[in-house]
Amino acid sequence: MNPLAEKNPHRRFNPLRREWVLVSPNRTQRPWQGQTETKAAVDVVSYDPECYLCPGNLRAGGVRTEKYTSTYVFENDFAALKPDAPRFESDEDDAGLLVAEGESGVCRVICFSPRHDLTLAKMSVEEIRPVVDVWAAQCVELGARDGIAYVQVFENRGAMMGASNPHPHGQIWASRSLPNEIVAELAGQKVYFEEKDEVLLCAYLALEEKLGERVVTANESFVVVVPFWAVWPFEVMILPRRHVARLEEMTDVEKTDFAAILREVASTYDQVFDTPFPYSMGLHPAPYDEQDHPEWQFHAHFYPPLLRSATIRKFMVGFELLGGPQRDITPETAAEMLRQAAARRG
Ligand code: H2U
Ligand code: ZN
Repeated sequence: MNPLAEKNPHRRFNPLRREWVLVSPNRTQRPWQGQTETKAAVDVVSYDPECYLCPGNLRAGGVRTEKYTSTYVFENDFAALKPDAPRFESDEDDAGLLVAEGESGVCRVICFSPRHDLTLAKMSVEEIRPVVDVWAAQCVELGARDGIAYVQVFENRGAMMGASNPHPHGQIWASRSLPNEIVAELAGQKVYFEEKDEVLLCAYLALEEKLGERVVTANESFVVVVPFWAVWPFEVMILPRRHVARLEEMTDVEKTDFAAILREVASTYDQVFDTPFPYSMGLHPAPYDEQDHPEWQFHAHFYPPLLRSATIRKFMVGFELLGGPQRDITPETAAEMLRQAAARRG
C-alpha cells in the first residue's frame, strides 16, 4: 500500500460500482461517547416452541413449518414481491418525474438447519453444503422463470442487522427487474470487460493474491479479501479462483469448498470481538435476464456493521448519507485484524 495512504485521508475507487469511498485512517483515534449497543444475547436452546422457523411450529401467517431435518424453503408469508403483481408503467404528466412501474417476483425463506441454536459459524461443512445446494437449486428454478431477471440470495444475521429471528435462515428475493446494486455492478464489470478484454473480478483477484495484504483466507476454490474499496469496516468478498458466473455452474468440489469458506468467514467474524458477529451477506451471480454475461464473475459480499467492539457499530449517516461512503480503519488493517481472528480460531 502507498505509505501516504496508510496515515492520510484519501479516496479509493470502487471499479465494481464505479464510485469512490473516502478513507480517513487519521480518524481512528477519535473518542466515542455515542451509542453503544448491548451485546447480542446468545441463543442456546436447540428447539424453541415460540420460533416460527423451528420444525413443526406454526408461523405468523397461519401456515405450519414442516418437520424438516436438513434445510427447508417456504414462500415468505409477508412477501415484498408477488408473482401476480399487475404490470403497469406510469409517468404522470409525462415529465419523467413521477415514474412508476409494477414489479413482480417471488420471496422465499430458507431455513439452514432444523437446529434453532446453530449459525453458519457453528454448522459443519457437511451441514452447510445442503444450504449451498438449496441456493443453487433455487437459483436454477427461479432464474429459469419468465419474468425473473435476478435471484438475490441473502442472509441478515443478528438483531443489529434486522434479522427477525436467531434461527439460522436466509431469504431469496427473485425479481422482474435488476436491483440497483446489480445494475451498478453490471455496468462496472461491462466497462472493464470492454476496455481490457478481461473479467474485472478475475483480474482483481490475481492482483490481490500477488499483493497478499488484503487477503484474509483461502481454500482450493475460493479466496476471501477485504476489498481495496471496502466501505464497511470488516466487509469481505468471497471470490472464486475460476471464472464462473453462477453457483449452479460450480463443480461438486467447488460447492463443498464454498460451504467451507462460508463457515470460515462466519466463524472468523465471531472471533473479532468475541461475539456473534452481525452481518448481511449475499450472493451475486450473473443476472438471469437471458443475456450473455461474459463480464460477470460470481462473488459473495459480507457487510458487517460492527466497528470497534461487540457494541459499537458503524453508522452510515452524515457525510455517508449526504456525500458518499467513508471509512476510518483501512482495509489493510481490517484484513490484518481478520487474519489474527482466524488464527485465534485455530
Ligand atoms: P429476516 O429475519 O431476514 O427478516 O427474515 C425473516 C423473514 O421471514 C421475513 O421476511 C418472514 C418475514 O417476512 N416470515 C414469514 O414468512 N413467516 C412468519 O411466520 C414470520 C416471518
Ligand atoms: Zn427456531
